[in-house]
Amino acid sequence: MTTDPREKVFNGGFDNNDTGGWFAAGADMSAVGGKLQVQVPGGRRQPYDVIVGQNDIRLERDAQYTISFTASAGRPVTIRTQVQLSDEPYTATWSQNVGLDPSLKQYRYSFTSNLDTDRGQVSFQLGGSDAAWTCTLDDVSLVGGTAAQPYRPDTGSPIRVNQVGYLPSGPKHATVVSDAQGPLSWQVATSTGAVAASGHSTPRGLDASSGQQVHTIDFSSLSTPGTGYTLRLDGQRSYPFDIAGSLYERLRRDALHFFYLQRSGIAIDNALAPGYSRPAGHVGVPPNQGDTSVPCQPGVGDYTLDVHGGWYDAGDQGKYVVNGGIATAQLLSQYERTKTARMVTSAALDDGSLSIPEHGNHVPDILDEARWELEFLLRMQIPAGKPNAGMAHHKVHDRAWTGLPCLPDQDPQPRELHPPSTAATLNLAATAAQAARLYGPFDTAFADRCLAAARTAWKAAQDHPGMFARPDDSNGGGPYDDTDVRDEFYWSAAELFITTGEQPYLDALRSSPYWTGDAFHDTGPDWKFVAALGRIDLATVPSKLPDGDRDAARASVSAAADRYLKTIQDQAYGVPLGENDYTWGSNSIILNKLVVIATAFDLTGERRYRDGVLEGLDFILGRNALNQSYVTGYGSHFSHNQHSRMYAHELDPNLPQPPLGSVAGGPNPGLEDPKAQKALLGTTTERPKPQFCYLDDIQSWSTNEVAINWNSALSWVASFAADVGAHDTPPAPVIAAPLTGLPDDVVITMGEDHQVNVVLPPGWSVLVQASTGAR
Ligand code: 9MR
Repeated sequence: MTTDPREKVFNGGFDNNDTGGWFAAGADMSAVGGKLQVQVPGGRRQPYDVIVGQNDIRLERDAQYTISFTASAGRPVTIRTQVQLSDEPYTATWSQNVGLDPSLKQYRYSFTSNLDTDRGQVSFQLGGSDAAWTCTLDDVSLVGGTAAQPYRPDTGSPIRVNQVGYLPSGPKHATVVSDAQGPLSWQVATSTGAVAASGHSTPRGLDASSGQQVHTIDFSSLSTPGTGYTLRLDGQRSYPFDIAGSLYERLRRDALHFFYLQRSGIAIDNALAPGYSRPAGHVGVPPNQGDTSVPCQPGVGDYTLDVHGGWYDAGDQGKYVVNGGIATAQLLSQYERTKTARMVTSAALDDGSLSIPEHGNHVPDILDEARWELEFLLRMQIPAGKPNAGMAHHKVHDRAWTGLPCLPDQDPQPRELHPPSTAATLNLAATAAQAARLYGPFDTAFADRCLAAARTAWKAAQDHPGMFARPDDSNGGGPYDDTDVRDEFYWSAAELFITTGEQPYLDALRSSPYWTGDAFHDTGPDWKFVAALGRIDLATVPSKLPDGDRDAARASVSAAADRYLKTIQDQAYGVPLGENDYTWGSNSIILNKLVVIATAFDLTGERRYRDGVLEGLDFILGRNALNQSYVTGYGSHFSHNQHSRMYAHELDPNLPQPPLGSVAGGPNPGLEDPKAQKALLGTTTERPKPQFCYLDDIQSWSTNEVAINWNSALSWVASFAADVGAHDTPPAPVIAAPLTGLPDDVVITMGEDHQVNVVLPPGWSVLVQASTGAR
């Protein structure tokens, strides 16, 4: 294929048997042997009844173009080839009837464009034959006009801050894009323009993750709460930000509320989620074909299961036990943390804290939400009497991918149960075992059911340790394939042991490579590597684990957190991700590392861990190369076109945008979708730097999707940040009068969290008067 910089067609060579960038209407297309094949049905009267083509072609008026392609037909046939507008009035600037026959030939034509548009289309109109035929196309090229410009997004001000804000006593860092060799002077201005703080930046040189020359700024000394601050430097100003202890309260609620909106099997109530109401999805009402009686895929089993409910995974409407399991576990851990951590506002997750239908049932809302998925996970377990009983089906989803938009109740695709897997079964075992100990106080029967299912799953996984989901099982849903389940065995043994205290589970833990092995890789915990989930719970949740082993688990959390903190320091954007570690869902990797650092704070109370979590959040909320908050509704410039069949406002103005608090997948240098490839790579070969591999476009599923396991990480971290924010008290008041004449048994101490602790002898009371002023 040509690499002419004026090439306008993307993926015209169909290399890698990829149809990316192309659409077909009225026919099926596939790429085979590096060529496009279209099965053209007979009896379509008009040429335009069957089209393959490519949109978003830039055309310039009066510019010269050459279109070329190779093509053949199973039998002689005439097609029409056009360069035209992709939408009404569909004006063509060039049109040609072309006779094809069974030999593959090259065709080449030149023309001058009378259109000036970004919405051009190259199309092949294949309808009009009585009988069906096969069309083969290759090396499609349109060269002309001006050369493609390298991709350069508008990133606005060079001064990058957390666009939401900072906690009063928290760290306050910013990054500035600048070639200046020496320090630059900066000021923080209040909303009225008064200078609240000033200083000099630190030049940091080239940042490998962005390819930018940058400086960093530390204005942590500013602790006065306020709204509408801006950071100013060299005539430029940042987006505004607040300084407030309550900064993360709203995000704690919104990030969790996302799960209600992802629910399958229930109508979403407008009163609970204004603007997001929709009928129940997949409850056996046409055109749906599921999920109340879903058959196994051919060869997998001859039964059906009722697997309604649960959460839709992401932008698709598949339901995957592996990913559903870890998202549920993370909500459960968000709740369980409130029982042990040093700074919590446990009421924040109580009954009534969320806008969900179970409101008022005396069960913490976060447990109600998690139970919606747990009930589904339990339904995915193969019942007694069937082959592989006790194992969990890996996933249930559509037989083929649906287009966008598509509301769940309108999905017409047949749903199928895919084969069981060891990973899914262990996910169920771990999550259900954790649930058993948490739901006990509210619903003993449910807790018992969870524990029984967990034990059965554990036993089944031991009997079938090598049933792996296939990496190519990706028609209509993602694969979530994993062939190393040692970490899943470790995690589920940990949860079963914590809940039951039984020796066989401790024995299983002791014989796991993760008993002493590294549970916290530098690439971070994610759906595929779950050892951290087990290790964190062994370190934090009271259990029969011998003290020495618990100490070792705790030390390993702190050691991992220190490693992640080192990366935060090394990266000029203050992020716990090395420049080579950006990947699909990179924002969730960052957030999962913040969970580890936060746990180190929960365990030790050492301030550097709290600060590391807050600094990591800065990146997610705007202190990054794109000057972009990745959370919908947070900051001045935020992601709002995430890939979703439901929140598809970008495609249909009647549909909503993603809900407030939805985190986007984030920069992914893999560029694994045609939209990102075409927009960011185009027809050039130079790949953008990792932080620039992101597109806030609904079609860019590999950089900009929403997903339950990503929002669960955001939810956990937001809850932590809200908790430490609630304990972020203003500087301690001066004790104005010397305290004299107190007996020895009155002890006054000040904690690291600025709380004054007074221990009094029996019968004493104390009157505390705080005075404001400098310390
Ligand atoms: O999060 C998953 C990522 O790690 C994988 O690289 C990617 C491709 O297999 O799949 C991601 O998960 C997607 C899943 O397969 C289908 N639903 C949407 C998920 C988020 O993009």
